[in-house]
Amino acid sequence: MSLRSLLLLLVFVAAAHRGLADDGYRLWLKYDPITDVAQRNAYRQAAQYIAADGSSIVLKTAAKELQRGLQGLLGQPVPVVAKVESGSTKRGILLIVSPTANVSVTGHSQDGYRILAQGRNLVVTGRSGAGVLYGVFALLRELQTGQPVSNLAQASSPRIQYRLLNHWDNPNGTVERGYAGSSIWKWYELPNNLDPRYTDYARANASIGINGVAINNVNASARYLTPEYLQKVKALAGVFRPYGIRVYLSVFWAAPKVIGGLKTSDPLDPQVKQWWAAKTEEIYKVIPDFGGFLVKANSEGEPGPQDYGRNHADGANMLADALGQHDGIVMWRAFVYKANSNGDRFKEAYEEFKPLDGKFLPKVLVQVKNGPIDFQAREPFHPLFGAMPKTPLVLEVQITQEYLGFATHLVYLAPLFKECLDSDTQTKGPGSMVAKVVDGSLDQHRISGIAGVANIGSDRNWTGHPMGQANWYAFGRLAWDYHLTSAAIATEWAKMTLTREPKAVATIVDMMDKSRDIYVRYTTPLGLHHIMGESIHYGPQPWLAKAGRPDWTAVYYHKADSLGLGFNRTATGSNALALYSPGVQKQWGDPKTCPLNYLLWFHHVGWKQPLPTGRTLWNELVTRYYTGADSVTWMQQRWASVKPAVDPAVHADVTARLQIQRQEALWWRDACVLYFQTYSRQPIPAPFAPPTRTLAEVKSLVDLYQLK
Ligand code: BDP
Repeated sequence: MSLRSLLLLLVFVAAAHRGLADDGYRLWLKYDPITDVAQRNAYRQAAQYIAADGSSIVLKTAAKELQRGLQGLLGQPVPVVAKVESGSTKRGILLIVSPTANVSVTGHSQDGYRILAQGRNLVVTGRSGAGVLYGVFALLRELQTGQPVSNLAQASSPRIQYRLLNHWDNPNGTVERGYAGSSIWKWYELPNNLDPRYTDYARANASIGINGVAINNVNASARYLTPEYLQKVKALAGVFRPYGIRVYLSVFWAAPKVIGGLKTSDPLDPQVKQWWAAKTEEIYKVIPDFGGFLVKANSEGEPGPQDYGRNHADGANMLADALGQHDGIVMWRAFVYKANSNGDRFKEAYEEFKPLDGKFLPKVLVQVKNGPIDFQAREPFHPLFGAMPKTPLVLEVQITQEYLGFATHLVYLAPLFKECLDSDTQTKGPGSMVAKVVDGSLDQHRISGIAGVANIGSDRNWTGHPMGQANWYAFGRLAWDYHLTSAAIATEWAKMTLTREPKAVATIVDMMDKSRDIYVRYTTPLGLHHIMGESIHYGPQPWLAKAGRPDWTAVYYHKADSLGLGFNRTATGSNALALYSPGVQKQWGDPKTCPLNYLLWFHHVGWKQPLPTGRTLWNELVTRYYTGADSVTWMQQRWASVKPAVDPAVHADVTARLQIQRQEALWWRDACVLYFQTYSRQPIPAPFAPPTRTLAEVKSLVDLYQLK
């Protein structure tokens, strides 16, 4: 037996001895004892005590978290002392809040930190308790991933100021588009009973730099604004505060009517203004550090200022006024499309919001989804990025996998988030990345924000799919620093969560990093979009031709006919392309230069049209569906190969989900190639074998999903 397998066996026996199958609850904050003795001893030497200098409540948390992490990793308690004894020869870790801390200068220095060696001690310093807390988690991350003591010095500040999770959680405990059980908030037990899970949730968020949570669904209930519920929200805010996290509420626009007894919710009506001002005061009395409001208005049937002939700016500004001198913000969502959908839904948010640029008050940020339609597996960046230079824009991404296979498909989302952040809007010349719009640097905005729709639920492992945890993690890390690569983030996460065995880490990271492209290939290759199961948004349904509205069907988007496939959004079509800057238009407007990944987003392409890959559109499409589905088998093999290095329970769980994913990749493949074949009238090209089932058979699978 090789030394390596012997060691692995020992680790396994030790784990079995502890009787702990990993249930995933501890996320990436496991702090299991470091098994490398030399490394552990080096850390033990460097961390004989913790001293915290300052009185802020968040600093206290930092000390507590460091103590907890070290105790686990080093396998021995580390005391927290009030003061370093003079003449002591011990080496310790000092936590220091200082308004002049020399943290990294790029980014929001208030949240930044620096870790440095000072004499025999290690110092973690920041300009606020939160900064030190982030520094502590950075330090623990280094220890968890095995950095040598000599290599711990670093400084960092987040590039984006407001880093929020958005929960689409309802008062009845359901989660809109949630696939990991029910809501973690137990409204009936609050405020009296504080589930310890709330604290663990806050710890996890703080460890990746998240500093705000909107706790309720954007399709909001007015109930959260009632005095009874504000007490519950206050209780949660109390749990989050020591972790530097502020609470935000999604608000129901018609609240003044529904709970305020007014006849109107017109934002320009003095009584309505007065109601919101008074409500806001009431909230701040209960929650002095309340973060602010998130609003979905005049979208998908939600009420809004347009019901009274007002516009989004009228609504947002009224709420900004209500916030008055309080340190809160309004995040007004741009996810809107009109009831009358004769045009191209792609253009609607732009057409409504672009003319309002410059009309919003300083406390308002407009929250824009990464793409123009709706969290598809791949979208071009939203044309509003770069088009509203006078307005700070929050980037909204979806961590929950509404259109990406729920909690059964392994899809690592950092590449998706980064693809948007790295897109060049070219609105101020080359280099005008979405990331620079969002962090405010392109247009010199004082405030900036990013929001991720959470994938968290009551499942013991938080996210349903064990690998879904990586998406929560990656969101936070990218919100902090969008320069991090997807692979670097996956590596950190895998080492802290799954295994430290180098070959296994490399294998897992490789498969994670490719997983999003694989998903796109077997579901919506070449820029296809919105061809999934009606309402449920799961599985394929490219034939869907009738729904509540035309732009909820699939045929509206893929436009397959006897000639070809794809939505012509050039000047001869809907001309949505004109919403982008000239440089982008030029590249994407010509099917020869348009990236293949976006081709069918913008062009109706002939079935026999040759593509740069050397294949015709039809052959390329089929190739992608087949190779995509086969890549899931590749993922299964990769995952099987890491079995000895991963906890058996987690390994088995992911293995089972990959089996489902493989079946469903074949489902997608067969549904789409058979359906599009009725238009292309072309054979399945060699070397691929035609599906063994008929289109009618595949359709019947979807019917099952649609059963009530
Ligand atoms: C869509 C979801 C819907 C949300 C909506 C939104 O299907 O449940 O309410 O987005 O973001 O993706 O408002």
